[in-house]
Amino acid sequence: MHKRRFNALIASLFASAALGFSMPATAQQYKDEYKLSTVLGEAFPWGWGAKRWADLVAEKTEGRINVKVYPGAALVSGDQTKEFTALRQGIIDMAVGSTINWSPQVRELNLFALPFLMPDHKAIDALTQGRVGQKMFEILAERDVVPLAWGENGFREVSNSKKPIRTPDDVKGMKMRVVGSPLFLATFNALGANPTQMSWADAQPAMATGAVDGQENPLAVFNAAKLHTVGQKNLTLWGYVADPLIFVVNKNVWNSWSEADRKAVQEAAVQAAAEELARARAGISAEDDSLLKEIEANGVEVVRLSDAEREAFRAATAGVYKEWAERIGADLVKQAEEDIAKR
Ligand code: X2X
Repeated sequence: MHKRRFNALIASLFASAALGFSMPATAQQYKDEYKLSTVLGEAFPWGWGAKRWADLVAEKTEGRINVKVYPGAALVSGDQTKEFTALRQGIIDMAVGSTINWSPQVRELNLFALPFLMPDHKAIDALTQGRVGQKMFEILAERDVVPLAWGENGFREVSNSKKPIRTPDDVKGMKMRVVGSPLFLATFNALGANPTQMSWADAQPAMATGAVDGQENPLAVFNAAKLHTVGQKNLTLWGYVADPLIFVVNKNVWNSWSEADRKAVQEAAVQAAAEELARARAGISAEDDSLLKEIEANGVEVVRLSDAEREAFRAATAGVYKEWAERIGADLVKQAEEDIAKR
């Protein structure tokens, strides 16, 4: 490089430093507002957890980081399967997102949607809190986001307006709303249903008008969204998949914060996620089934499957499991199966 050009470069670097460019992060460079995306609002454990995170961040950073929650995937006009892309692009600063909604972009996240992989909450924990969860965080870290904690949407139970579902045969021909990657279409097609993909925003009117017969979502969502008021009178507890939630920050945003503030945001995420997860699991266990009772009191007929009945659904979707295990990564699925067996 010519000496004169080199000197000019040095001079311009100093000038830009003096003007505050390419300086280390300082409080002055923080945004006035950080946009946090979720699908569900504060009436749901998911949205509650996001608000809790925002509040804890404000508290722990003494107001330096001001987070506003945008529910309804509003930052992507309700198109929840575009959330992860928008997060990578910096249109979204932070998110509490479902593995389902990010699985079109991050194929490994489809793991949680393998039918009948996780039999209970301990199985979810064995994955998220073990080497599988660690691996997923590493994968996410390579995609411009900083993952901080695991929360939970929950086990997704199937409901419909037509009749009680006890056997795969009962699902035949039913118009089912699903979301996420093609894995969901494959599972419902294997059952002989007629699945269509749509956002949560579109799902509720579709149920109300009868454009679809049924849907699948966790009990906490079913109840808070009052799905009994849109014709969903039959609910079957089959626990075929569960979606964890992931608390993340866009990498550039993360890098713009001081070390102390990053620590505060991380601690806030871990605390909010733990509290959120407890809410997502409340009232649906053998010891405390108050949420289920509430749903039944609203006139919903709840079908509890025997092990043999559940097995029939597993058998009917075993081909989908096998095909998608390959797509997700045979090694990752094998690790997941091992860790669940050991739980
Ligand atoms: O759309 C759904 O079904 C929901 C709210 O559960 C998710 O965002 C995955």
